Amino acid sequence: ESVDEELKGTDTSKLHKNRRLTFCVEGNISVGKTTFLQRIANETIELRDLVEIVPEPIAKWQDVGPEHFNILDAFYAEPERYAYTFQNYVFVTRVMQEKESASGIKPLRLMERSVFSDRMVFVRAVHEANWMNEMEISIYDSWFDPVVSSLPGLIPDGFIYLRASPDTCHKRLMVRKRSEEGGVTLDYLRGLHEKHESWLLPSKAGGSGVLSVSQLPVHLEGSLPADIRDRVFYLEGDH
Ligand code: DCP
Repeated sequence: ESVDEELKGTDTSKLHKNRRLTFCVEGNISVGKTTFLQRIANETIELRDLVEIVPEPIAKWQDVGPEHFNILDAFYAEPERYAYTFQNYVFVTRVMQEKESASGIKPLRLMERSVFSDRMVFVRAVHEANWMNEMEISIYDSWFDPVVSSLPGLIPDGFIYLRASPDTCHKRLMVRKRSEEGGVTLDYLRGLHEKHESWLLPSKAGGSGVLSVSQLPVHLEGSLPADIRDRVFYLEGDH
């Protein structure tokens, strides 16, 4: 309902009647995206009928092929060797995940993360850490826009940004103890936090609410329709 309220302030004339809305839920590692989505999915029968949840394809990353390779584990164990291979596979599995959910009829689809945070946050972070070299990031960037524009289902109607301090995320990561993530440091989380901030909150005014984001980074201009810029919602999640 509140999403509906918020959309009243934006130009919805381009939204076709009965068209399904897709929002991507973004935020740092272990901020609580899965918990947030599960709460929505289980909150009330009414919501369950309205909202389709598309979780991140992490299970696909932990169990690849008949050999059951764990590419998430391989990435954290040898990031320089596997960062590109992993980000390439993350992209492909998001395409598969989107296709699997494309024929649903529930009016709101909530997806965990997106190819846009993959590119704007993770690919940038692994490049800065020298885990992806110049040639690899250049290859990634050269296929990204043409491939995304041929797959319109990947482009959401807006983003929901779950925002918490890197310290909070680090504490939650310690409690969760996902076996692959032993090497995720507070510093790495700080870098990911900054990249989320400059991507989604380039002109943050303060407090939870709807952002009027007028300056999404230029990199996205080829991939995202201009009117999506007014559709970033954010929630403070330090508590
Ligand atoms: N990951 C990555 N590159 C991407 C996407 C994800 O390296 N393009 C990694 C980061 C995490 C794991 O995959 O180690 C899953 O990340 P998420 O933050 O998306 O999922 P979480 O389960 O940590 O989120 P939450 O705890 O908020 O539910």
